[in-house]
Amino acid sequence: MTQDELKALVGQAALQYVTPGEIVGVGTGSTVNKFIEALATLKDRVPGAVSSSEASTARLKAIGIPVLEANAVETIGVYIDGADEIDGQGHMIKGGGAALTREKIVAAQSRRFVCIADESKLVATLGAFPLPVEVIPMATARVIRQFAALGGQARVRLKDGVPLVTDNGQHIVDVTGLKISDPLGFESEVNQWPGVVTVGVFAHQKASVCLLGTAEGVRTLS
Ligand code: ABF
Repeated sequence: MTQDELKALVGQAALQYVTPGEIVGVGTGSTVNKFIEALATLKDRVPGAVSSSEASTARLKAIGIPVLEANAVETIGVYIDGADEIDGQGHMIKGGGAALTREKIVAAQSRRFVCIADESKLVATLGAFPLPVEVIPMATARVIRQFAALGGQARVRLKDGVPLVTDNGQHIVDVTGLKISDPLGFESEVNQWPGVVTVGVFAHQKASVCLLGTAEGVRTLS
């Protein structure tokens, strides 16, 4: 199976976690795009969605699912999203698509987080994928120095030669060279550095379930 087919497989499998009549949280990325395609078949039973990005919002609207503001919804039953890396305990690196802050907000509001990914995303220890961190622009140089002190090499993400600007008007710093053996402690520490909006380690908001697409079919980790 191609990687695209594995993504479609888990996108389809995630439908079983959507409860008819409940608001669903929808993440971002190519795997989630497969989920949104699958969700079109259930659209009459989905009263609305809270989305983590402008890109997913546009796709949801295109299939006729109303998109609600996070502030207008108290609890979301399930949040379906992809990951850049996931370990066997459900800790993830996210933010390759620069939507990590909204993703963490929607995840925090949801009773359950179902991660969908192809098997290339499963790792023993987080850190091979460059860790995205959303940072207020005036703090990027200092945050880069703070990562250097931890042994990481950080750089501001560029788009068309200039710093990428997130949906929230901030910048992204990507960090390589880290081995994140204590995801919970690492997330807590970096979260409190001044100027950091969101660190792309999802340990406090880890996945409750992970649906991994493999050549043998969907493998469920929980
Ligand atoms: C989002 O999309 C992320 O946080 C992660 O960066 C990315 C995964 O994308 P894909 O499914 O395209 O690999 O969920």
